Amino acid sequence: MKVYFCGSIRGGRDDVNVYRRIVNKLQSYGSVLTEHVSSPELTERGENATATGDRAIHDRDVDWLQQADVIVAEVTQPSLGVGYELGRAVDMKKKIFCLFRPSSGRTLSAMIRGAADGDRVVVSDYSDEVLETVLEEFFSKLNRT
Ligand code: 6IA
Repeated sequence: MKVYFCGSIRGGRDDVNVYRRIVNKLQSYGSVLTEHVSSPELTERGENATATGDRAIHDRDVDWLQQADVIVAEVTQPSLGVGYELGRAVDMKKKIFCLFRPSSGRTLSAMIRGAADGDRVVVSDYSDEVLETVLEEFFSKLNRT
């Protein structure tokens, strides 16, 4: 199974340790196309990427989205890129799992929470202690469909 993981980069890297935990867990289900999103070396300043560099990143990521069997997004830290990826993935009719931590004090965008349809798009609130369990439950249901 190919898994596309979305997490904030230029939106801010505060949750990189959570991304690491998610990617570790996802690797037990398949190959994670976007492992770099959880890398502590990747900063929000992004090595001063050029516009050409950004186009290459965009085109490669959209290509990976197309290849993915499932998209998992950590959406607590607001990120334009993650929102864009999710919109594209909905349009591609992909299976999508969004994870949000209410303990952050934030309120999730209505455009993400409101996209949940109980079928292809699932949005789950979680707390730190149950992160791996929530992923296990999602993937066990996915494997039964
Ligand atoms: O707007 P954001 O930067 O927060 O968007 C983050 C999302 O867009 C992630 O889920 C990634 O899949 C994608 N994305 C954004 N920037 C990159 C990137 N830059 N590489 C890969 N995916 C990206 C890394 C190198 C660059 C910083 C020079």
